[in-house]
This record gives sequence, structure tokens and C-alpha cells, in this order.
Amino acid sequence: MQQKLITIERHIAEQQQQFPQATGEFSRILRDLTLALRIIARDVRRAGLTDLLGSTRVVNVHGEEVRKLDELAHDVIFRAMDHGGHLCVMASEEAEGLIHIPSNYRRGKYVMVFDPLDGSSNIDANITIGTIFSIYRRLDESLDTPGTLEDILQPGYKQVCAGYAVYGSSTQLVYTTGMGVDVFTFDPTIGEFLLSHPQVRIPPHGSIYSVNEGSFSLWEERLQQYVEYLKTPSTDGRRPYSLRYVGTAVADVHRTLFYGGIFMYPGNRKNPEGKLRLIYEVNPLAKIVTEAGGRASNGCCDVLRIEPTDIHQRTPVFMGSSEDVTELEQFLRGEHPTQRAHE
Ligand code: P6P
Repeated sequence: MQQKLITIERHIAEQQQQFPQATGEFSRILRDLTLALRIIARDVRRAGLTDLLGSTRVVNVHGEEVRKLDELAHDVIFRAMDHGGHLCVMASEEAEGLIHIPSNYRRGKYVMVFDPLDGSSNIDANITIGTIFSIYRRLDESLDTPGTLEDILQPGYKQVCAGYAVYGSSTQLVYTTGMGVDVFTFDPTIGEFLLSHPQVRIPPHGSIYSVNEGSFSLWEERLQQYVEYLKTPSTDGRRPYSLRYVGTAVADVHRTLFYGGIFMYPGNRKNPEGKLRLIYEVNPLAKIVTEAGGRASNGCCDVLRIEPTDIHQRTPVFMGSSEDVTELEQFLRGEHPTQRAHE
């Protein structure tokens, strides 16, 4: 049967009808955000032609060189979102502290955190990159004062919306408001995101693992045992798994969402907390994976329950098919049957 032609605006409006008390403010946030994503997608696709590649020679708060597209994406999102009257504060990978709404604009009751361009190191090689975002309600909705750090430092389970855009062979927008995960594919001939994969569900287990195995020697022994287990042929044919690693979290998680398996960015002896940022990378991706029936763990518990203490704090993360993440946690506890045989 032919899929109904539904734009993301129509989809948001239909979802909103299920919340009688909804004011339409939330729909307008997503409308403004999708405008920013369309602009970023356009510039990403032309980057090679309009000298947007390369670096600004500026170093961000993390000591990483800011790529021109990083800076552009950050500015586009800020300019699309700052005047809508829906947000009281924002935070971004590209900004050290809180991003306040200019005093000449009305503030709203929502908070938005985002990674404007995830995968920056891949830009010059034309490898898939993405934009990640989360939306929360402010802690005290009776206020119309500027949002605070506490409004930003909310645990991931409080997200009212989470999603990402992935600039790959096509541009797709994946988002959830807690009623499942829907995927929209951008049609540049009409400038619309059209619903292409409604209510995506992640397979309960997969046959792909995704990790930078170059750090193997720095991992704790039980994680080494888990990855060796994945690579060891099994009599039921479920193993060995295949290794797929793009090096852009959005791309690796997007593949995991559709094909199943497990994506990992673990801590190691040099970086015990790993590399990925909890608030604007891990939590939105974890919300998507969890809403699609998967799991997202820091190795021992659900990342969405972590109480953040810093805007840019990092966390180890293991996310994907529920059975794969559960088996990983079993290994890290030293309780997998194959480990008892060794120990
Ligand atoms: P590594 C991209 O720079 C990023 O922040 C994530 O998108 C990605 O998963 C990770 O870094 C890749 O890091 O150390 O494997 O190159």
C-alpha cells in the first residue's frame, strides 16, 4: 500500500492533537528547528563548492579545532531558535556556557541543547555527519526569567523531544516525542521532510558491533573479553559479528537503529569517561534508541537516569539492541557463562 504523503509539519500537528492541553508552542519549536536543519543540509551538501570545508583556526572549549561548518551550523540553529519565544535557554557543544535568549525577545518554557555538527573530523572526507538535539521543559514553568544551568542539567529521561538529522546518502530527520520513533527523508525538489519510516523499531539483537577497536589495549579486560566473544564463531552461526565504524556517532547509531547490534564508545585508561558528551550527544541518541525498543547504558545502568553535573560532561556509552546491551553489561559484571569458564 502506498505510504501516505505526510510532511513533518503535518505529522507534528497530528501528534499534537493527542495532547489536548498542547498550546502549539512545541510544534512551533520543531517548525523553527526543521528550518535550521534544511539550511544546514543545504550548506553541508555544497560545502566542497563554497569553501566551507576546512578549519576556522579557532579552538573550541574542548581544545578541538572548530570547522567552518561547525560554526555555521551553530549560528544557523541559534538564529532560527532565539526569537521564536519558545525557549528560555540553550546549550551547544560549540559554546562554553549557557546561551541566553536576547533580552529583546520573549522567552518560553522550553530548553534546547544541541550538537550542531557531530562528526566534524569527517567533514573534509565527505563522510556522513549529523546534527543532534534535545528539548526539555524548564524546571519552573511559572517563571519568565532567563533559563538557568539547572534547566540545562536535567537527566535524559526528562526529554520531551529528542532527535537528530543525518546528512548521508540522503538527509533524514529522526525524532521522538515519547510516542515512538519516526524517520523523515528530505526531498530537496520540494524542500520538505516526508515521513518515510514511521514507528521504527530496533531489532532485539543484531550481528554488528561498532567501536573504535584501535583503543582495544586501553580497555578494561572484561570489555576486551566481550569484543573477543563477538569475534569468536559460534555453533549457532550468530557469531562472529561484523565490525562497522563510521566515526560519526549519529551515523553509527542510525545504522544500529535500523540493522540492530551495538554501538560503543567506552571509557579507557586514558579517558575513563570516554569521549561522547552526555547532554547533547548521548542523551538524545539514547532517547531515540530506547523509544525504538533498544537500550542505552554507561556499562552498568541506563544513561537516561544519570544526573548531569556539567554541560560538557562525558560518559561511556553502549547503546543498541536490548539483548546485545544486556549481554555487554553481563560481561562487564564478569557474569557471562563464557567468563566463568576463563576465570
Ligand atoms: P574516535 C566525532 O568527532 C565524534 O565526536 C563522534 O561523532 C564519534 O562517534 C567519535 O567522535 C569518534 O571518535 O575517537 O573514534 O575518532
